[in-house]
Amino acid sequence: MSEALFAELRTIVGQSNVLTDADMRATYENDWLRQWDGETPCVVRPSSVEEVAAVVRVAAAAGVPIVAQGGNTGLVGGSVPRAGAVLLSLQRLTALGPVDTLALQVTAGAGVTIDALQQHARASGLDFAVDWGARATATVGGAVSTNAGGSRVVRFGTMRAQVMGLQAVLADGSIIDELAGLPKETAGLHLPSLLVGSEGTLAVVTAARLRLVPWYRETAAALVACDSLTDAVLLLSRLRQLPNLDAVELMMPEALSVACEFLGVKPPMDPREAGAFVMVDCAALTDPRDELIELLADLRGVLALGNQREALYRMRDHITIAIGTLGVPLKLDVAVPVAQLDRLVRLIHAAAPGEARVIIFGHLAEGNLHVNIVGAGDASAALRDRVLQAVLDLGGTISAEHGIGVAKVDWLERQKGPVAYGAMRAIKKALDPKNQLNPGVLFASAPRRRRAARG
Ligand code: 2HG
Ligand code: ZN
Repeated sequence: MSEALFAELRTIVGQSNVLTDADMRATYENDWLRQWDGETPCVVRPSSVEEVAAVVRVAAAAGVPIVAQGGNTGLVGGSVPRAGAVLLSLQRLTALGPVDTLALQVTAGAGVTIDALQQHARASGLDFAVDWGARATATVGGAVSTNAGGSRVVRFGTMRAQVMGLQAVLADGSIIDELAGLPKETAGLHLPSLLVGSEGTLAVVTAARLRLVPWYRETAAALVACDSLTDAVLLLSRLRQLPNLDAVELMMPEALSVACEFLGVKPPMDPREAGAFVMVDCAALTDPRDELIELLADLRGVLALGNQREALYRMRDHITIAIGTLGVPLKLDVAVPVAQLDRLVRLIHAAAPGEARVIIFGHLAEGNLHVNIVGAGDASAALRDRVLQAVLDLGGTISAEHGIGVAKVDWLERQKGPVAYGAMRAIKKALDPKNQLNPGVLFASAPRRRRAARG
């Protein structure tokens, strides 16, 4: 990258927001679990959509690619800079509009964290529905770009269901402004829908108009021990009858043990005495505990209210970080029809080498498993392919909520088929003909570096 380009970028965002020093760049160049190595000549930190547009224009004119990054909590290398790309950090786009209590919507900048968004909505008695463990760091832009899911999808759907409108910068630096958030609109293609899940390859998302939901602040949770995963799946149809069901999380015993060991706490139930654990959460405007108490009457489980519920969530939210302390895992975020979950888990155990630790948890209602295998060594690559093929054979998806990134780019066409993948390529070509935006993500093109075996 030329000195002239650095100078142009400094003129746009100010001297202190173009980071070229290796120490300053470091936290932007690797993902938080240190799965992916990257490199960038500079990190650029714009503070407005106009600045983003100007940066994109200048980079495009110089033929330098751009990788957009939010909170850098991704798990598939989708926002780690590669191939000399400028790292466009959107963390300074933190504007939060007033909560619209008539429309039940709010406009949030791409750099607003999920936690800040939730707090903002709650101050008006509303809530932002999508939630997961990295809420304090993960941002709106990243959540939109990956179509994030998390624990409340069973009730409110994924990010796609929350996005009422978007503002985004196209590859030539022009701005799409579709933030009106009209609940009914059949005026041609809905570009915000197209951009959700596009992982920064079609445009840079700078703000979103988001749906809000009532703040169900009365909560009650339970941890239920099931004899087997099949029993956990059977339980699901009963859980779906709960009027205030908010989350149904699956934890195989190993996941429970690893998180509790990491936190140094006693597991709420003995992991050796169950084949699978289901964490059920209910939330409502009035105390929902009775529906859980009734449910637990003929199940093996513990009710978790107040601090105990918080402790349960703390444990659930620490599984990823706890696994990270055991080594670099083979990490696969997949989903299959719930009726196929047991088959998939059996297959994974049979395929994993004996010395490996298989830690599985996820979001039961969507059949979404987080498969983490530590210590598979040289067998990792073949194991990954075996699992992904099995997922497709069972009618599932190779990515349920983390995205494709660079991690699964070699598998996307196999899932989509040549026609759908060809259509995706045609859209990419139309919107980003020079492959400026996040090259190598979704569509293979740039060389990439892996540290060890990955998902
Ligand atoms: C979760 O559900 C995240 O906690 C992370 O999606 C999953 O670490 C993982 O595999
Ligand atoms: Zn998850």
